Amino acid sequence: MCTLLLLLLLLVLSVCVNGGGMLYPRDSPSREIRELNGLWSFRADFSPDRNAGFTQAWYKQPLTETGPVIDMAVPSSFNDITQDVELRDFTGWVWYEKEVWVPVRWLQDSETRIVLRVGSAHYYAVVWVNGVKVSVHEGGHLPFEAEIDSVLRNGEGGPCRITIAVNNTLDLHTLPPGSIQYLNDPTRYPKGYFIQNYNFDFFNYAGIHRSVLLYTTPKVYVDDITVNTTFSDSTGFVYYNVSVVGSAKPTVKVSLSGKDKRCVATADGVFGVLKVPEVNLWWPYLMHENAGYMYSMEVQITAENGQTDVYMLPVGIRTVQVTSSKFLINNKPFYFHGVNKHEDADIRGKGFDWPLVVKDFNLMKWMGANSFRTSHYPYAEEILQMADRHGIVVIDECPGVGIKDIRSFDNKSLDHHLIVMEELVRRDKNHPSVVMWSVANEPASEMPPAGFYFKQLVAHTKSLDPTRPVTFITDSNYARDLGAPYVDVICVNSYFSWYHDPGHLEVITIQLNTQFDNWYGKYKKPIIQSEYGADAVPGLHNDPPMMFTEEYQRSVLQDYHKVFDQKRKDFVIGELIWNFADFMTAQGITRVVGNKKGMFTRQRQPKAGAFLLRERYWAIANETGVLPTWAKYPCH
Ligand code: BDP
Repeated sequence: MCTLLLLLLLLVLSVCVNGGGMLYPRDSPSREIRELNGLWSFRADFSPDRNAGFTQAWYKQPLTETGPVIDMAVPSSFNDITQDVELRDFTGWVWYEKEVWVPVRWLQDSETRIVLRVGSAHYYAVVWVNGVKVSVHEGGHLPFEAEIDSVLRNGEGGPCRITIAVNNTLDLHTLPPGSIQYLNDPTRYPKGYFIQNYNFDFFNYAGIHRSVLLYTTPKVYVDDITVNTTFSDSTGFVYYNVSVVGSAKPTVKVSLSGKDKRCVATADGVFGVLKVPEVNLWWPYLMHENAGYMYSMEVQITAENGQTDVYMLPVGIRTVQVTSSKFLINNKPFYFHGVNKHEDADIRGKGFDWPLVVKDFNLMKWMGANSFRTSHYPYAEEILQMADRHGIVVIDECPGVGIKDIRSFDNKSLDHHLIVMEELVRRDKNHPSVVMWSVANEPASEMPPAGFYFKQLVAHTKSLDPTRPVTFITDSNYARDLGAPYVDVICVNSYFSWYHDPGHLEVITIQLNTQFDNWYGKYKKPIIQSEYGADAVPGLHNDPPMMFTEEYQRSVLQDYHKVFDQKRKDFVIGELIWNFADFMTAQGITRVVGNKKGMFTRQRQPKAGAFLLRERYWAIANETGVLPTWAKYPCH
């Protein structure tokens, strides 16, 4: 009972901290959606200071009237769409524009609220509707919105012109950090020459990466919903909190239905609890034959004036807990056998693409992967929804990658980092698949400000969501890491026989054993090997193994696995391969058209390592003995 009360209290507290909502747009009897994906007009601002678009106010007129425009696909990164090397490597403002007709019925009904939503634009974005600025957002990988009904209703009619300017420049206080460097030596560089430096190992793809859409709600609407779940014996509990805008005393009715659409629980009021008899818990893939069970929670609000709004939220009922040596889901030990990913593919770069998402989930399931980390930024909401439905467990990482410079530990950076965590938790808090937050990847956590920085960051994240553990991914020395004391789970990256002792496979087992014993000895917290691996150029072979061949990649994995198999009996709770698939990076002497540590090529064809991992992951899953015969490897 105490736990239940505590959950309710935490729920109320967490909602207070979060402020306004960012619910995924869904249609319902009271809401409509209009996707604006497809072809947009596009113009990169090649002026020397990249500022012509603003000084000449390109947003005030159709983009074609400002100069030459090209067709651009949305969603997509713009970089690989043309044959133009300058556009591929462009830094600065690019301009997108689309004309759309807004349904007259939306405009005529003054009780309809019209919202413009951008799923993600990398990195800064400014949005105008019919030349009126409606939104400015800083940060890629996360959605932002603007209410635009007043702009539309005060206009002159006709189609609505949406202009979005996007800038991919990173600075030291953004996440991820980066910097523009002017190279002023006229004997070596052209006039005005500059480059963008960043400290992370993936290409800085840019543009409008996720869907742009218009949606409606009534003026009185469900602004946010937070759910926390638990269970006792066969009864599930869904604690919910609904925030409503536009009505002081709305009537709120909540109901929960199972997959068969039958209602299993109801409740009234802005916050409360749904009691679910004979609960179907949300279980990870391969841990239960009915993995990824999702209920549908319908929230219906009615205002004093009779106006109603309906929102349907998918809900999975599960618990997460960390002990000194285990990660528990629904009170059972969970072992992460999974992958690190990127949003990355040919042509579209980081643009959202359904065929790619579905293929990747099929590949993960084929491989027996039960989890992934959203290295190194939040992935599209649709990907998390897939993870919910397929029971794939997610470590949800913010874009805190490349925090290596002392200045990126200052207060300005920290403030921004806290805001990004607020946006991330606000967006992803209701996904059962998300079991842990990662606040950063490989920061310089031995630098003195890191202690204060991570203490604040972890505490803030826990105040936003007291129900999930928090971590960051480290590659520091265990004895000098200043952030590790604050995390719930130690996540360590190491590349033995690759970046250290390259070519020497024989060092792996000894160094990895030492790594685990050191970290566990000092912190007594469970450990995930959050990255390990080696590059393999597909089709390159050598036996005995040599670096960059498929045989070498396979051997690195095999030697790591020997140690995992010993330590997972004790305190190692997971292994995430770096990386699921090859991905694009900036050009450099250590990268051959991108990073080749994938188990799959960038086109999603398996390398030798993929088959090895498949054998291993299915074998680990079978150890639990919960799988029916039909699900055992090799099953198809
Ligand atoms: C790790 C980074 C990851 C890199 C990987 C590598 O976390 O982003 O891509 O190394 O070098 O340190 O392959």
